[in-house]
Amino acid sequence: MIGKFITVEGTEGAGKSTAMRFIEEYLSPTFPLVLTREPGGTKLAEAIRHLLLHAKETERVAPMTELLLMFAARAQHIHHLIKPSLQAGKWVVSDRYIDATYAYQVGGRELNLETISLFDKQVVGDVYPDLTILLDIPAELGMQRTEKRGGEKDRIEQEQISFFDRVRTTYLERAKADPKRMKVIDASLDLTKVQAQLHAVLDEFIKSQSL
Ligand code: T5A
Repeated sequence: MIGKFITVEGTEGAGKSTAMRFIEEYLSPTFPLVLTREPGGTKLAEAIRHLLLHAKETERVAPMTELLLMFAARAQHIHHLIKPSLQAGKWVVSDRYIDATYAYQVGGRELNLETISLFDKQVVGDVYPDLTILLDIPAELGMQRTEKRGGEKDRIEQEQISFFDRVRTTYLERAKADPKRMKVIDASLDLTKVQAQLHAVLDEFIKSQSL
């Protein structure tokens, strides 16, 4: 039996890590779960993540380099973790996936959509999420939450607010174009209300799978 593939998306500080913990608690008593993240999820892909987000650079990371590294990490992630887990009947839940590339590299970096669609077809192919939960929050509020949480900002988190506004807009456009797969949650609300929305989306998804 093939498992189900769920992804969680959103701009910085939208609450993805918090939502991942809730999803784990909610689904793990019933389904065999694999929790993962992008960029990352395998040893090599995590090393690429480190290069992308935390390496103390001696030179600026060019937008095209960033894009290719995201897809390199994803190819490895799909091949070694996502596909084998789904084929073993497990449910895979990933903190970010392909929609993040459209949002950040097309929306944020303003790279060419056609180029990314081509990589999408070649690298992702039919390994598309069955459900994508988009945690939507105004960029400014998300940044305030991450600042309140503390810690050092990674390379991408240091971008201007206009960058994250474009990321948010692109996510919302994708959700509008694919409402069956992408469910938007108002992540600006307090945690109990966000979790109630997550609960409803997951319940509806589980129900639709057993029809
Ligand atoms: N990237 C990734 C690309 O550019 N292209 C790609 O293709 C991919 C896959 C990855 C970076 O890589 C980029 C995007 C990213 O810049 P990341 O670690 O996935 O980095 O993403 P971040 O957005 O940096 O994750 P954060 O850890 O900053 O944010 P989260 O996980 O969304 O937020 P979370 O859960 O830690 O919450 C933030 C704070 O808010 C509180 C939490 O307790 C925490 O303190 N909080 C709330 N407070 C009030 N009300 C609520 N409802 C709250 N929910 C959470």
